[in-house]
Amino acid sequence: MAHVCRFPVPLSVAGRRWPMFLPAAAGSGGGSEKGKLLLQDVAELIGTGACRRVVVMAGAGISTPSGIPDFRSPGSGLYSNLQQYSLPYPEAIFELTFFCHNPKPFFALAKELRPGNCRPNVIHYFIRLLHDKGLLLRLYTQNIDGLERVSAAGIPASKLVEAHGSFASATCTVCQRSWPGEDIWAEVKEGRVPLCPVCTGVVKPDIVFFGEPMPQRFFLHVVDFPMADLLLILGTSLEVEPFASLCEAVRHSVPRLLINREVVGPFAWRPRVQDVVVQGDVVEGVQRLVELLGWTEEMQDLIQREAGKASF
Ligand code: CNA
Repeated sequence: MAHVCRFPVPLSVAGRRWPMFLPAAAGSGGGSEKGKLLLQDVAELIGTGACRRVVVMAGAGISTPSGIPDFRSPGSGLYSNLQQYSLPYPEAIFELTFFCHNPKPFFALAKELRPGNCRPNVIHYFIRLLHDKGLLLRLYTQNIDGLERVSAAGIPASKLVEAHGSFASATCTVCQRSWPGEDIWAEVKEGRVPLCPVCTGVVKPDIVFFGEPMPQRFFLHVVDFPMADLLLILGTSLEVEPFASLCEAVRHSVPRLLINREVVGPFAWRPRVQDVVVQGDVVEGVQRLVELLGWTEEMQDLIQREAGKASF
């Protein structure tokens, strides 16, 4: 696996087989083929303690319920709304060469991606509940909005891998000095490109651009994925590598649950027997799982307790 960020994962539809497709609202996660796992089975595996090392892989789809647009959803996704930035092609906004030539589109987008007034949602709290119950081995997120780490979501840094970086820190593209994210945010909010106070070079938030190396913590996957006994994949198109391929790194006996609007990545083109797909809204799917687990009241208590604590 190459360890720089790249796009897209080569999709092969040859020899396509389909896993189960479970509508999020279905009774017990029905629509099954005999002998295959259901959402109900995943809940039982968690509830009975058969699965105690849960790895979560998350994407922009877990933040859309908080009002942050994802990339690829037609119409509302950021890629469909990039015309205003006169980019040669949409991915250029996350390419270093283009950034050095013209950083303005990235900072305009950064304002939208990190609006500051967004709050964690049910999905973030569900992952927090997994942690509180001692079940979360690690959360791998592609998101750069920081919602997982704000106080109300409360997922500790040790449990979190921000695979594509974050706005928490920034580095000067010329002198390589490191700056706290807050130091540049005031400029970005005003629509200005932040400049290094020492050398006047452009300061780039520590977001992983295409072609850049992955952060050190990403390599925890080498230990985590073979150890996992359940993989939850939430709200991602699984199109950006090497993140997408992590879902292939769990053992074949390990159930993989995808909750997403579309059936993506290997769930479409190389499904495994233990795969479960809940196709639809991620909030509905997770709420259904929470119900099956009998955690609804606890979730409500947690949300009530933590509401209002989030701050950037
Ligand atoms: P993506 O490629 O935009 O895919 C998002 C996926 O989530 C799509 O399959 C959507 O259909 C699905 N989805 C969106 N909303 C819902 C919903 N409510 N219920 C169910 N499914 C939903 O985003 P990925 O994360 O897969 O791509 C990786 C990129 C996106 C990373 O490099 C991120 O940094 C980048 N990104 C991050 C954010 C953020 O931090 N919130 C926002 C936009 C893009």
